[in-house]
Amino acid sequence: MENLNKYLDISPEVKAALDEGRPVVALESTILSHGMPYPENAEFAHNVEVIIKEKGAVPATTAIINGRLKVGLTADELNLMCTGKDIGKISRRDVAVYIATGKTGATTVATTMLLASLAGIKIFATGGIGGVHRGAQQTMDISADLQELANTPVCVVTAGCKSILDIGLTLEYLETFGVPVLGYGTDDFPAFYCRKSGFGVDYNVPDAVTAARIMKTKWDLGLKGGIVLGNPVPEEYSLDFEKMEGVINQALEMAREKGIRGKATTPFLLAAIKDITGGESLATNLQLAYNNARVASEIACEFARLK
Ligand code: PSU
Ligand code: MN
Repeated sequence: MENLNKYLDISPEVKAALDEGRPVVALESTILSHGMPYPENAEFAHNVEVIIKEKGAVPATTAIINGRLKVGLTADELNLMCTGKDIGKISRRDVAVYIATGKTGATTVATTMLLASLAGIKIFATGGIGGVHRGAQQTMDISADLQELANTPVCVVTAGCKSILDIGLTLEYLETFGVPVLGYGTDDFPAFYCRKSGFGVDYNVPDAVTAARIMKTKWDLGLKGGIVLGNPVPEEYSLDFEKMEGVINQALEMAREKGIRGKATTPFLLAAIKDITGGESLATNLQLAYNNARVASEIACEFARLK
């Protein structure tokens, strides 16, 4: 780790907050570059940082830019993530290649956890995590996000996962790797657009201070790995489960017909869902991600207060 500074740039605002033990919330950039269209992504990138600051925390979006690990982006760097051509999608396996060859790319949940952890940030707000894809029994398509959750000590606040994935198998996988799956005021793991997936969480966490205590306790004990905190989309923005199942099945069929595979799968499905629902899903996506940023900020503030 003594060579870390050779590769890592922490923005002055984030560095000051970390040095002073103030709350910081990490944010990913794949949601900007590959999860949302322009200009909504740019609007989101701005608004989400405002929300975190209003809650008394410091936002830290992560990326790799010209081969540098970045924690905390400037407005220009955020804009690059939203508008740049040829912005890669960086998973854990890509990190060394991107640094060594000076490339630029967006960080997924897995790599955002990794960068957050290198910088000393304990909590991260996203939209939805990756997981075990439907049909993984044949394709072995399991997001690297799950292995990162197994190994890297960051709490990820998520609206659950989309049912483009096999939610039941995703939860089984997390159990096998010892990752606590908590619900924020819910017994049911959320299904991204919908408040309930039909699968239970391990524990219903009633408030931010309890979430912070669970985080601290897990890492005090030296238990490796992260925590999933499922935070349901606010009621007024949730979409009908049956309708979204239909949309998702249509998107999966399109992916099959086009032979979409590997790392292109998730971005393809996200874009197809948005096209089929005519933007309705995008509005929900924005709102659930704002809500995750709010909750993550509250937990970051409680975490910073714990001794
Ligand atoms: N799911 C979403 N929105 C997203 C992603 C997933 O609803 O933007 C992004 C996240 O960055 C996540 C990544 O980490 O896709 C997972 O990709 P893959 O399935 O290729 O691991
Ligand atoms: Mn995959």
